[in-house]
Amino acid sequence: MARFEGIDFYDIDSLLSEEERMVRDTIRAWVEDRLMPIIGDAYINRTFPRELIPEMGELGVLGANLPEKYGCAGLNNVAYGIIMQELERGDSGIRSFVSVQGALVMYPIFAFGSEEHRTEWLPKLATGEAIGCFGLTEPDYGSNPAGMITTAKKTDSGWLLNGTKMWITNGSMADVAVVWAQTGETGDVKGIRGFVVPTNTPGFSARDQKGKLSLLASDTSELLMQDVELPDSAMMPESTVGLKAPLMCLTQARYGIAWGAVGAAMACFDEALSYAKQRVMFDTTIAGKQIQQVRLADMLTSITQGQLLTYHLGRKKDDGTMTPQQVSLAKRANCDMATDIAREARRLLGANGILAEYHSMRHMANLESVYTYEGTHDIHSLILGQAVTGVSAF
Ligand code: TGC
Ligand code: FAD
Repeated sequence: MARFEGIDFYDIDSLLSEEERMVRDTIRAWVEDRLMPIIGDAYINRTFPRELIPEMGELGVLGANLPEKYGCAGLNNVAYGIIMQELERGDSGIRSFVSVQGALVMYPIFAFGSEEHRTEWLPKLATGEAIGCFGLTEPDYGSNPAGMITTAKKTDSGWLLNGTKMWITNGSMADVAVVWAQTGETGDVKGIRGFVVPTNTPGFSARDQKGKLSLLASDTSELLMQDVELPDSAMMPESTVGLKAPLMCLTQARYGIAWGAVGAAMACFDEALSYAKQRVMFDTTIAGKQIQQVRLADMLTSITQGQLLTYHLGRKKDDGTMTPQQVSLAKRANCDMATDIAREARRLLGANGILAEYHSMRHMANLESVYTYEGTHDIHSLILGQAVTGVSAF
């Protein structure tokens, strides 16, 4: 099979530094050599390829934009975004694993944890020796986490955690969970705090989410917490009380998702283009049919727009001028774009398009989750609506 070149119609490559290009080439080759040969089977067998975790640790993709002091790669945010793009070119489930580990577990421990939390967990999470998960969503509080009912009650010796978290990526594999809970500290519903919870603490358990039809090569679980006793030190001391800290984590993860979705779209375009060039119907390749050329031209245009969006967003994140609303725009636009492209690519492939041997339908099914998690498309519409009108319509 030909090696993946990656569509780059506006030569964004020329805007990258040598280090950023090297990161891109390294991760691209790893995805090609190590992930692509096994992902179709992993998907069909509904298993996350755990054997790849140490390799991802060695590649430095876990918490890649966090400081070297804690065993991380210390890359800039464009390089970090490129990693997400290249991983999701392989599979959204692999990128999800890396997003959650880096943006939703290592980032909050780094930004809001104590120095003990950082030194205990970050080096192990960076190598993949430890796995993390992030528990915000609850069965009745998805888009509106402010209403969460998981509680952390203050006791003489620490905290008592009770509640259920739902749809938690890496949940059953995790050694440590970052859990958000109501402490009632401020007397209102927004007394939310974050806790670093080793998953072997008595009373803590995880249960696989059964029956998924999307993101099959990913661990999605429910977290059950029944009288989980935690020491005082489990609370992340640097976080403000309320939703701001978890929302700051979501900004990090949504940023990576905006890049990742472009990777999935690039993979589908590549597959559609190469298929169109070799599939002969009515005596010529379908690449020579006007309808398929329009389809490919539409895909090319949308991907190029998505690439420019993430590239510029990445430079803004690196110079400290990126806003959460700009991240919402990119997450919303690129997930929408990628879901459309995956569907169009699958259609171009005809019947072959429904086989796991090809990749577009797997991406198409995965992207339904990506469109929904980290703030649904609708929620990002409302964030943008509020940004331009000044009126909240949630
Ligand atoms: P609101 O009153 O608007 O905000 C509270 C405070 O937070 C600030 N803020 C943010 N800060 C950083 N980044 C953001 N994105 C922020 N959004 C808001 C805000 O300025 C305010 O600060 P302050 O100083 O005034 O207190 O909060 P709200 O309760 O009204 O919520 C607004 C809403 C609906 C946008 C928010 O709840 C939301 O984003 N809901 C969507 C929920 C969501 O995205 N859940 C994701 C769960 S994790 C996940 O899906 C992982 S999938 C991972 C994978 O597998 O890859
Ligand atoms: P709901 O909030 O019930 O939304 C249902 C519908 O109503 C949607 O169409 C939504 O857009 C719409 N809607 C909601 N509010 C409004 C409104 N105000 N106006 C108009 N329409 C509205 N969460 C974690 O905490 N950690 C994880 O690791 C994690 N991983 C996930 C992995 C997968 C595979 C999936 C699918 C989800 C994951 N999630 C995780 C949860 C995810 O963040 C939520 O599913 C998401 O935030 C949406 O919540 P919900 O499913 O409860 O939908």
